[in-house]
Amino acid sequence: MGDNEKRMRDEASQEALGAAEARGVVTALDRYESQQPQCRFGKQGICCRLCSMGPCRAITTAKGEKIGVCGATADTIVARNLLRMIAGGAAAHSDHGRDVAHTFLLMARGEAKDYGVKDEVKLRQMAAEYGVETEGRSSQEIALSLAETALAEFGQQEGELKLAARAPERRQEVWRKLKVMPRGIDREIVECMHRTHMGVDMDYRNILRHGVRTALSDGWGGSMIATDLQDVMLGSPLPIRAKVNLGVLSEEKVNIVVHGHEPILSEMIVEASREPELLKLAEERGAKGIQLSGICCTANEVLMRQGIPSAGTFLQQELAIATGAVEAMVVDVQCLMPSLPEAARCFHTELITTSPKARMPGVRHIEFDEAEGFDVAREIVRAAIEKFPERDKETVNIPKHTMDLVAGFTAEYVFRMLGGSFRPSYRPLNNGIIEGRLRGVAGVVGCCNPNMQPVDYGHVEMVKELIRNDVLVVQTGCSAIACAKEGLLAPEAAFQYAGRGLQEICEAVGIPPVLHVGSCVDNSRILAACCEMVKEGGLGEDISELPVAGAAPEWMSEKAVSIGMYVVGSGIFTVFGTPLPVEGSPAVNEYLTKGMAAELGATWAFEKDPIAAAQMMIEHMNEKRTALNLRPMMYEEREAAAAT
Ligand code: BF8
Ligand code: SF4
Repeated sequence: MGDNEKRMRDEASQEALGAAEARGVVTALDRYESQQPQCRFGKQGICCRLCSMGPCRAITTAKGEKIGVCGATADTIVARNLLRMIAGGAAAHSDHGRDVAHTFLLMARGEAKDYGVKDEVKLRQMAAEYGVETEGRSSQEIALSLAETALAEFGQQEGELKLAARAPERRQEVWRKLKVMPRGIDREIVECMHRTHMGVDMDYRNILRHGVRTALSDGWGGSMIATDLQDVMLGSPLPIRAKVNLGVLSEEKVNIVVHGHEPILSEMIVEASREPELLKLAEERGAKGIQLSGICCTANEVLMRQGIPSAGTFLQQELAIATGAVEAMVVDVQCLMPSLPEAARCFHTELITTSPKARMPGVRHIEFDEAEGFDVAREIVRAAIEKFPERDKETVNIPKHTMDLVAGFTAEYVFRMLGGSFRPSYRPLNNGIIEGRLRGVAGVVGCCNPNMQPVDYGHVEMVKELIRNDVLVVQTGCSAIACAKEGLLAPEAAFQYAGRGLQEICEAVGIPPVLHVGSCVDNSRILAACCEMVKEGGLGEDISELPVAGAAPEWMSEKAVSIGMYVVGSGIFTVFGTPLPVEGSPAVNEYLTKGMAAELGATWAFEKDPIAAAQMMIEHMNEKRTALNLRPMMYEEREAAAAT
């Protein structure tokens, strides 16, 4: 195994890397090595390809400045490139949200018979927020109006996004004053493309402010709509026990791995995989049943709502195939490696694309159709079963590692749970912070990236350092899976890793010190939780006053950049592991890491060492605690007293 221990942190992945090598499966980690050294200009964000007078590079040296043919400086080029990343990320999340809203519309019209309203309470709550009449109307009627109103926000041209009104009044004022209150979701994204066209916006601050606006339209728009309508239509998650890591794949059953981001089809696949007729077919083909599991955020969605195990993170997608035990990998959109067909060809694995937006050459396509959701799912499950007899049992190599976790926390549920069933409220959480049992709350989210090896190290070490210092951690995306593999999302983790104050709270409430709140669009749940904390009182008037922080220790995607920007835009200090590609412009770097404080009450920071990054977050929380005049941390105070 040797080197593989340095490449990925968990043993299952190390073993699977070995198996991949043996079978000639090339992985992202191998390709990462073959890409070295990577382009310095790209890394620093100073390469411009926006028109055909270029490509140009802008470089500032001691001798002076080299600028683009059109005269664009490094500041302009770096800011424009970043804005385009935000546009890409916001578009991905928001298009997911749009598709959910569209399915919701079909459901309300009775044209998607397999879907219905599963969370009536949330339906009515959202209807109220969107100004949809509920009196004397059936849930079907309410859902129809809600779907139409929510869908209209994507193309809205003026005004403000409705869900942005969830933010504290203070925060909304900040946005209005800075002119970054999002007007419509598509509008902000299109404007990114316009402003970054050759010869339009040249002022890096002005460009980046539009980045804030676009990102806010993702966090408080597209992503929030995705999360909330999914909850209404598929059911709001509740805490649920499950398992993670490659060991969840079965030696004896038909393995179907769902991968991507949208739960609309995968929820149906869950149902189909439990259907007696299909289970019988699996038996007839020699299997002992059907084992469904997931990769990336589709995994997180079905994990949160159904307890379906996660086979792993973004960087385990090829490794899952390399076990030789996967009959079908079913993909929808986002974070799919174009290398998957090549990996699948080494085995009997059928790769199946399902979205008209994400096809792969030479790969079987079974297109998802909301009107026939369950039938499409059955066809997919059947196709997987038919592959089982082709499995070469001799070469199957499933690493035997799994870990238990509890997932399924939401802003509505978890903190209410802290309040107990008699008086559901955020009071106990706020009190925990005010009394100094809890230092604060951190959101640790985002991807895995081969540029941080061993992969997962950043997530795991950061989170351990945070909980050791009495910081309650909430997680989404691959970061949640990475820490789950380490056992940090199991209730027992509190006793092993958490500081005393956090331990007491976890014990009293029966929660892990690290809470899985879902997929990447579900970062909107973290925003919602922050709003509730402000509303509950005692911790200031704005999100920027809360002792909270955000981090993405191993980010890689444009979505992560959009998330980071809306988190900062919402007033939350945010640390990324590897820096954004802005180092070619000291001015942009300075604006992101310092200048934004004056405008938004929060900044970015970049720190590759996860422990140092956690310390920055802790330091930030301490400063916020001091500003709020909160008492010192309970046990630190006692220890200090005992020492004197
Ligand atoms: O949306 S954390 S690698 S899977 S982008 Fe992708 Fe990153 Fe994973 Fe989920 Ni989010
Ligand atoms: Fe070069 Fe300017 Fe064209 Fe960019 S927009 S490629 S900097 S000439």
